[in-house]
Formats: sequence, C-alpha cells, structure tokens
Amino acid sequence: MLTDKDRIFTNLYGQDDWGLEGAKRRGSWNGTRELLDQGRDWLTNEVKASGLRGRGGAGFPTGLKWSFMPKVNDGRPHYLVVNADESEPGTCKDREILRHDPHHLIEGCLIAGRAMDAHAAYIYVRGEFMRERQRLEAAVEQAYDAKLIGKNNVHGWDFDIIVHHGAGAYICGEETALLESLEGKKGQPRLKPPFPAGMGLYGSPTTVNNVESIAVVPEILRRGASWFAGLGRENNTGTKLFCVSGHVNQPATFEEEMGIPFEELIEKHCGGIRGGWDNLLAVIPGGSSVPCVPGEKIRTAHMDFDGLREVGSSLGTAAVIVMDNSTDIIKAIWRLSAFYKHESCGQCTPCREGTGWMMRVMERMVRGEAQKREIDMLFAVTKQVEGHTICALGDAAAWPIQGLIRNFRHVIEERIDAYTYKSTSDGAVPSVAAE
Ligand code: L3W
Ligand code: SF4
Repeated sequence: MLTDKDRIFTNLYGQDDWGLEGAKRRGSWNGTRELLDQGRDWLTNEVKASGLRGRGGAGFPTGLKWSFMPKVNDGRPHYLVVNADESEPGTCKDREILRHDPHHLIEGCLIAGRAMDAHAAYIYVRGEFMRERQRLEAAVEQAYDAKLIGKNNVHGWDFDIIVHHGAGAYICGEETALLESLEGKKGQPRLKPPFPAGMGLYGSPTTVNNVESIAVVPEILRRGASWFAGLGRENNTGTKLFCVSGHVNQPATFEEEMGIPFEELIEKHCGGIRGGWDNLLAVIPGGSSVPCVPGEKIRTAHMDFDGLREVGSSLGTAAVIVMDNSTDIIKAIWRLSAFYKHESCGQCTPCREGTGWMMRVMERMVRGEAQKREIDMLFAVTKQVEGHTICALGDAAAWPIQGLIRNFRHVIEERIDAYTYKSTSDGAVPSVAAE
C-alpha cells in the first residue's frame, strides 16, 4: 500500500506554495548538480532501471526512448520536447502538475536535457490551459532568476526552456503533429519512421515526453531507481497519477501505486461507486481512446499496463471514466465517435472517411434505427481503420466501438429490437435522439 512518503506530487491540490520556495521545501532542486555530474549514461541507465514507462498513453519505456538519442554529435542540436497538450477526454493530471508543482517539471527538463545532450526544452501547453501556461511561465522565470537554468547556471549545464502555447487541436498531442505545430505549420502527424530521436524538431534529434514522465524523474533519481522499481508490479513499476471521473461518489485526481486493484482504487480515493457496486455498468480505464470494460470484469483488475490488457483494455493516460447503470452506453460511445470525427486531421482516408462513417452508424444505433447485420459491418469497418492510418487517432476512434460491440452487443440488439417493434406496431420513432 502506498504511503504518503512514497508520493512524488505532494502539492497536487495546491495546499502549499507552488513557487520556488515551496518547491524547495518539498525537496525539489536538492542535489541536482550532483545528479547532473553523474553524466549522461548514468542518468539514462537509472531511468531505465527504475522501469518508468511513458505516462502519456503509450507506456513506452522512458529510459529506452532517451537512449535512442544519438551518442555522436553530428552538429545538429538535440531537443527535449514536453507534451503538455493534455486533451485526451477524461485526462486531467498534467494540468495539476503545471498548476501546483511546476518545478518538478522544470527540474526534470534540465536532468532529461543533460541525459540526452540537449541544451533546450520546448514545453507545448494545451491551448485551453491559459492559467496553467501563465503559472508555468512564472515558474520558469523563477528558475532563470535563481540561475537554476539558463546560461552559466549553478548546475553547469546551459539550458533554456521555451513555453509554447498550442491553439486547441487535439491532434497536436500526437508527438509528430506537435512538432509540426511547434515549427509553425499545420498540426498534422508525420509518417514514422523516422522517429523523432533521429529526425524531430527542425530536423534535429528530439525526444518527446509527457509532462508526468519528466516530472517524476528528479525524485526517482534522488530516491534511487530501486525505490521506484520496488513500487507497483513487474514491468509496471512506480506510482501514477490517476484521474477518476464519472459516477463515483468523489471524482478525483491522485497519485497511487501502479497495479492497485480497481475496487481498492475506487474505495480508497473516490468513496465508492454512486449507488453501490451493483450499480456499476462499465469503465473506460485509460482515457477515451481505450475500450470500455464491463463492471463485473474490472472489479479485481490491476490498474496498470498488463493488468488492463488482461481485461481487453489499456491503462492509456490512467483517466478512469466510470459509468453506472443510468448510462446509455451506446450514446456514450457515439459521443466519443463524434469527438474523433471532429478531431481527425483529415490527411489519411481511412481516418477521415472512417471516423465520419462510424459516427453516422453509431448515431443510428443510438436510436436503434439499424439492422443487426450492421453490428458486424461496423466492427469490420473499425478493423479497416485500425492499423491503417498515419497516427494512432484512427485506432483511438476504432477501439471504443470495438469495446462496445464486444461487451455490450446485447444492448445494441435490444435497442434495435425495440425500434423494430415500435416502428412496426405503432409506427412511432423512439425518443432516444442523438444530441
Ligand atoms: C524510436 C522506435 N522511438 C516507438 C517512440 C515514439 C513515441 C513512443 C510511443 O501514441 C498512445 C495512443 C493514444 N524508435 C520507437 C520509438 N517509439 N517506437 O515511443 O509510441 P507509440 O507509437 O506507441 O504511441 P504514440 O503515438 O505516442 C500514444 C494513447 O496513447 N492514449 C493517450 C493519448 C493522450 C493524450 C493526452 O491528452 N495526453 O492525447 C490513450 O490511450 O491513443 O495510442 O514517442 O516515437 N522503434
Ligand atoms: Fe490525421 Fe487521422 Fe490520419 Fe492521424 S489517423 S494522420 S488524425 S487523418
């Protein structure tokens, strides 16, 4: 069980000073120079040994990603880019770091920069995060004034941080669209490979990491890789920020140990399910891009990458969306389809056309105004989209629908039966209208 002393984000709710003095009281910027002096390989190897996996959705091992940065300098600058374009529906964790503990991130940028031979970091902040951007800029200024970063700083590693404000497009959270946007172009994903480590920002070696991934690094190094690796489960180590929304008694964002069983997570931090556990219908455990899991299947699941894969879903960003029996599950998933259709950048056909097609069929299914054979047809279309697009948005649009059909096919069929019955008996159209 995670104790308070194991928590990294001790000011998550802003009860203490977010600024430099408060951050130092909580342990930030303590012994940073000694860490940097250990050198590039040591820093990367420690992060590898900690088992830290990317906190932005994909769970890619962070130390391994850092190690992809070229070892031999060919004259191109190296860049760290921090993805603070937190837009995945349900996800509200990085904003709490920006608001209440920005120095964790700033110190993490400096350390990560040293580890990848970069002298600059760009932090790309979601367009809607105006106050968070202002807070972050103020904290960066404090760090410059105190000579913690900048030229000839006290840490002996010249390092600049540039805060960039996005303009409100979800797709700019995809790492290569984010790079395009930073370069002043339309935010459209690039084909990979080449990966950013080979050719990223302005054609230079770049690592793109999520806010939380970078913000945990200073404490991992201070407390030791083995401390972090000792929390959670094998291959799913450390602590994690979870954001729980929906039909729980107390929705909240909090730090917990990876792998905690779902039921314990909800009872400990959220005061249980609204109306009790029998009232739980389904959970989307990792942000809107992952399949939903029926209530009875998720209760004992471990909340980590492997545990959620075992129940047919994924940890994603650990944005846990809880739905009770009052939820129209078809309508809830249709709403996500509408979101992905709206956010598709339109550059590849399966996504541009497929998201609209899937949304329209889903819209009819909300009303029950479909034929049962269309359920399989819809599933087949999701399979045509999945894996056939430039970026993961196509997959993200397909997976929630696949989850719905796998787990709640009977609900779709009952809706169709009700519509058929009504329309043949009295000709009336059901009132479940899509908004
Ligand atoms: C070098 C290789 N680098 C992989 C790097 C790659 C990237 C990272 C993960 O999508 C998912 C998405 C959302 N050489 C490499 C390599 N890399 N192979 O590793 O890559 P990838 O492609 O697995 O994932 P991705 O494109 O980064 C992220 C899902 O997360 N998601 C969350 C979205 C979250 C937000 C938000 O608001 N924060 O948008 C939730 O499920 O759907 O599947 O850096 O370059 N051989
Ligand atoms: Fe754009 Fe969608 Fe293709 Fe991604 S999958 S590049 S969002 S059209």
